[in-house]
Amino acid sequence: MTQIKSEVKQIEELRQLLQQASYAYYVLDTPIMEDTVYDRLYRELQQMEIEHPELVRLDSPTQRVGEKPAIHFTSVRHNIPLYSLENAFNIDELQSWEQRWRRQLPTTDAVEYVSELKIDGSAIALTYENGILVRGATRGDGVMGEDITQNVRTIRSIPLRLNLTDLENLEKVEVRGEAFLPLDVFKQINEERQKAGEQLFANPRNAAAGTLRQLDSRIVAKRRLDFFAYTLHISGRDDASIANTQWEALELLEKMGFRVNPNHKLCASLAEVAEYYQYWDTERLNLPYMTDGVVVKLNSFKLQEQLGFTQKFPRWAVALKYPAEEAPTRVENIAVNVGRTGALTPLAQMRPVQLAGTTVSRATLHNSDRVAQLDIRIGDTVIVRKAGEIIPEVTRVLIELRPPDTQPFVMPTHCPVCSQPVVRELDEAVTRCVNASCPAILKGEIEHWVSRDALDIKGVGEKLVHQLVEKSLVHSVADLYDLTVEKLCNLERMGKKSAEKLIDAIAQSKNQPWSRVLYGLGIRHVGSVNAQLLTQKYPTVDQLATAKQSDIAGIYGIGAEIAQSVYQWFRINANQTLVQRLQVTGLQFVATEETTVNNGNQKFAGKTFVITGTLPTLKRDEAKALIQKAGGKVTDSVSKKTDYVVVGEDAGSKLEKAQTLGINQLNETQLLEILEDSQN
Ligand code: 0OX
Repeated sequence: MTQIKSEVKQIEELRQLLQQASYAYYVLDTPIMEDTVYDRLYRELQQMEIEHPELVRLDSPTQRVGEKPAIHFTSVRHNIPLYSLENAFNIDELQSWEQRWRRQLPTTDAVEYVSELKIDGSAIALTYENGILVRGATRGDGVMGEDITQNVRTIRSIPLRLNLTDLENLEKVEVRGEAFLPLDVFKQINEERQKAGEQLFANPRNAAAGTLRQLDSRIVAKRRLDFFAYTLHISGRDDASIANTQWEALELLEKMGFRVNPNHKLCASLAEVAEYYQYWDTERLNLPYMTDGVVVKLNSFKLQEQLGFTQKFPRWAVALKYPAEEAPTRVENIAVNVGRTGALTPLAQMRPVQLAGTTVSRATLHNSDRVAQLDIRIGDTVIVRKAGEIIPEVTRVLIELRPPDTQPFVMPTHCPVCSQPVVRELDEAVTRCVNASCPAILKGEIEHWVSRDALDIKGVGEKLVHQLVEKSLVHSVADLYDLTVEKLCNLERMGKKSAEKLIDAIAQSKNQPWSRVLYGLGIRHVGSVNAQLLTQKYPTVDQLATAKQSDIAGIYGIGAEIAQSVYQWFRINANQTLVQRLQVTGLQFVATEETTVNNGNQKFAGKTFVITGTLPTLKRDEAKALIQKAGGKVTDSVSKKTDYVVVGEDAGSKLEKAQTLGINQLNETQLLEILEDSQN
């Protein structure tokens, strides 16, 4: 008996500890124990629960993921209906909304509003009985939803048990909020779906809704949904003093253990709401999740009660939306671009359309698989999407609007620039032109050679490169060094002075360090960071050219794929000849003291970074090492002095602080892109 009693106590202690750790990690973003320690405690609890199945409880951290997929979801009636929001599309419409509610309550003077970001996810309703999560349901039609409790339990930022230390006897608590997929998770899911040949999700909202309706909660758990709470209903207690305002309700939700979006603001007038709306119009593009507007709510619950609801909406709240980031347009042509590596990229050329403040007329279609998946054809009406700084994308084709006689797009069998046959490796998505003297490849190589992180030759733009290649003045990057003022003067819009300046800039590039030369050679997978790693290990080109593939792969930060690419590049005769010519010309193929010590390009010199959350591929130490290598400093806490936060999955309070301070954010891909200017 005593034995059992002590085990009950032990299990309860373990649960509390794991719950605290999970809360600290997923809600506060301030881990209190290492993952390995968490895993050990978790397994210990799991073992004890196996030995004492009678002691398993619904709110145990072991009960987040179900063992069997559900057969179907059951319909459930919401205890309190979920209303939708009336929309306003500009400040005038917001003012009309205020005038309308004021007509109903003419005596009301100044009021407070709470402005919240409108998260673009899926609304869900959570029911807690005596502090324990007993039900999670989709919004459905607002009256009836679907019981998705098993899936909701997998969302780590949703507490299975409320933290009610100061609040006893809360028999029934209803919490509403938005379940959403962080943008990086969304991207990753779509990449995986593309690889598996599955239909892509059009946007994070659809992906979140689709995930919530997954029958297998083990898959839901892998998708890493998140949740922001915004509505609290308490019953079983008359004491209205628990929360009198939306502001207090949000505070209480936080206390209970929920994640509340930190960017809400108390506004004393509609003018302040308008300011908030304008501020977030651009700022929201830096957030790691999608937002599509601002939700404005009257702060006082008393006023909310007096105003009540129409058939569909609360009269005391309105959604002030941002202009659409998706729009329909027509595909006028599908062009095929040939890049530096010979990769053929289909490109949709469309009737120009205004999207998120910019005119969009082109969108990459990536490769032939993506084109086939979309089944996009010239003449089709398509939906283009531009989310923040993300490059425009065609998300789907409106098949119903397809004109008769369209033809499926077929990737050309010959290079559109040099007319030589193209190849597609069996295991590659990319089709390539492999003609070493293709002018498109040559142009790309020269543009890369002169680019800022390579030889940094100022004044050699796209138009000049075009002329140099078309007029056969340059057949390889080495020919740049044989150019003369006379030869350049024959080109369009080229005076003697400019020609002299250019020749001088080209000559100056001979002083650039070996790591930049290596990067400039454009070897696949060798970005500027990898070039630095390689030149540190191999201070001369001869050492690198004769190195064993396995030795190259042994460098910290260089994987097998990069090593293979480098090794093979030096085995090709034409490349050996190019290196010899450049050596004779006087370019640096040996590291100097300065370049080995200073690592060449110090991109992040003087910049301070904070890393928060789990990055998709890099370990924290690896990311730190890369930043430091580029001259940056990595610190633990966010302050005004922080220049960048590198944001991973489940980033919490540090990210929120960074958002409040308006600090630049980078995800792992962006960080690596800056460091690498990565190429394929
Ligand atoms: C959101 C969001 C949605 C309360 C009563 C009607 C709407 N998507 O972020 N809804 C609400 O509020 C409900 N607030 C939000 N922040």
